[in-house]
Amino acid sequence: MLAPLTALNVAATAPLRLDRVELRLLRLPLVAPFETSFGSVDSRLIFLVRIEAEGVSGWGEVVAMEAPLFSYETAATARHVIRDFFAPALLADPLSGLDELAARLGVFRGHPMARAGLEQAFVDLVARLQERSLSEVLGGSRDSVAVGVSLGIAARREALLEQVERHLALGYQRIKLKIKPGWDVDVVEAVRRRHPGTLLSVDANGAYRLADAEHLARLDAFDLLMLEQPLQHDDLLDHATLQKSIATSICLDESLTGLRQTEQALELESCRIVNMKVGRVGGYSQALPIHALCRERGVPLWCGGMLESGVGRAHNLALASLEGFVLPGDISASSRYFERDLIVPEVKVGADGTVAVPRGPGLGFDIDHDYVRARTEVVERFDRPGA
Ligand code: NPQ
Ligand code: MG
Repeated sequence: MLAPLTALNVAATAPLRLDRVELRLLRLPLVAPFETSFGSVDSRLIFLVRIEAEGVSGWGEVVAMEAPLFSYETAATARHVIRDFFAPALLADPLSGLDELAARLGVFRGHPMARAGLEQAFVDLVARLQERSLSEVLGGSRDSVAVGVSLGIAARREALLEQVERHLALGYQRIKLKIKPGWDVDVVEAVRRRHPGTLLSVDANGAYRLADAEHLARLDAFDLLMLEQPLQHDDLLDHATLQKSIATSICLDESLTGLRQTEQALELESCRIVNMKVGRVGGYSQALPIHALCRERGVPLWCGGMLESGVGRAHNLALASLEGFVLPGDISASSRYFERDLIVPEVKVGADGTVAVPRGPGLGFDIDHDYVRARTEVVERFDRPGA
């Protein structure tokens, strides 16, 4: 049995009356284009959520992309459901904690990334009101987390090999290569030959089909830590079949859209490793029980990334400080993606390939309000009725 959600309550002592939900869209250029099997991007539309209560602000990030490529959500669908449904539901009455917030939004279906942005902002707010760190509020136990880096599909193999060298020199403990048909076995072989001892994994973002099972089995020769999301985003059954026919451990990302899907994936043996993304699963109300489930089952868990700004990155860092996160996460340094981040200080990776978990209240980083303001393209505010 799983711990009831009430055990995960992060409520302040008295129910919290939210005064305002604010959405903010801003664009950050990427230091280099990032290419996956679903395409290439050279900037990131960042979607920040700020919730205000008792004169204090909590911050979250909606990690949806601009286009429905990773999942069906987009920044525009998230804005729509928050504006028309989620924000009014949360502003209508005080909230006793995260479980009540999740229940309030529970009448609505789908849109996990929109929910997660609100849950993040709420939990940061509660942590700040309690003057506790986000990591402490979530039940984290680590002072630092091991991190890896995700390297996109490159124009040439030599360019990728150079990036692998560079990131290993920076300390990253695990290299993840993005793969797709035509950029897979040969590339992985070349990287593995140069780096025989490195923790190495691959991520297909759903680019293969079960009919490719024999081709994917060729990856078994390279001692990969995992093969992430080889098949379709909404599949569990074909992954179970594939897992039986290859030695490499499958890790699911896109397919795990919540606690129930994760339970079913483990029951079906669709994967042996779980990628946690708080946005993809619909917030902390799902992420925490998924973490408990993985611990209970002895399933290795790690924290994925969605090219978040410092706000989402700080949330990932706090979550990855929980005991069950036993593999290096995709929590790279801010500078892996951005010239300048929205938080101060930016996230730094030590030479030992770890990131320190901040202990200050809430996120434990300051929002760079001047830079946020300078970059903002859209602000939308929803006030509590009667406020
Ligand atoms: C993954 N990310 O694990 C994702 C997917 C991904 C770090 O490999 C813009 C916004 C581009 C979000 C590309 C990593 C993106 C994105 C890939 C997310 O599957
Ligand atoms: Mg992935």
